Amino acid sequence: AGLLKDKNIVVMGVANERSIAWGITKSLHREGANLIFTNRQERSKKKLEKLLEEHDIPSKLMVSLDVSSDESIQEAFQEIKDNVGVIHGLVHSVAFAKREELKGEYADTSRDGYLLAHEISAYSLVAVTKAAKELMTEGGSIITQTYLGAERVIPNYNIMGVAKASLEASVRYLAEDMGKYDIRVNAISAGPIRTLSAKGVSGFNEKANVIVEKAPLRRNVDQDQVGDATLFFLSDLARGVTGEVLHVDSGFHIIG
Ligand code: 0WD
Repeated sequence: AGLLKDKNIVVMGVANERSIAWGITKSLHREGANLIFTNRQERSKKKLEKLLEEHDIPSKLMVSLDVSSDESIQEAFQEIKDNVGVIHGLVHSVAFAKREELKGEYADTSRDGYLLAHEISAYSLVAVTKAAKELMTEGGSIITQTYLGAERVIPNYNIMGVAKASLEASVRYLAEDMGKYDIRVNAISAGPIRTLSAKGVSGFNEKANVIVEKAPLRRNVDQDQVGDATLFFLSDLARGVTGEVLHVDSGFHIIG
């Protein structure tokens, strides 16, 4: 323990105990990180406070942040700067698409739905990277969450797959920009995990079943496994890695 001792790390996107960001929180706490949380909704904040208390995990700061607003992003990072000063890591674990676009044909995607999915799920990484960079004066590590639907056609994932492709390309461009400040930018591509967001995509059970059937490890991944991989990226162990998309999916992505 202690890989993240004295590191100030911002975690975005804990909605409840099933959130991937909650699995990440537990891993980061175990390795001694000081945690700062951002939530969009008051409801998520309440749930998070309760979870932290139950697990005896201290939070250095909690701020509200809606990635659809530049003002909200600016205010949130200002508040973090005023209270914490320097940060060393940022976990971006947010995405959104309209439920009605996560079924049927991708060709039916509306203009609005297309833009919204990209704004919340991909542009948000660009916007928070820019804001976080100002606080990462000792170098840093930024990590986002993506999915195989960015690389392949996965039934019903539709617009979210296209937004994740944009997110993964952004990881590479941001890695190039941030490298000179000793800030690394990487992504984890997790297998299907039953969360609030996952419920929005039709056919979740089939997706999970096919992993058990076909993935080399023949079992699904969980939030804790993504948490430990995220911990690696945030720690000095990954000091030579940037612009990478690491699959934490029981190896499913290598199977044809
Ligand atoms: O199978 C899965 N669950 C996978 C998820 C497989 C691979 C990747 N992912 C990705 C998701 O696409 C997402 O990027 O992991 C990330 C986290 O997803 P999750 O843990 O499945 O989802 P959930 O528990 O529903 O959390 C999503 C968060 C919520 O957090 P808050 O704290 O705001 O309640 O995204 C948030 C959502 O509310 N979110 C926003 N946060 C800030 N501003 C916004 C917004 N505008 N919209 C949604």
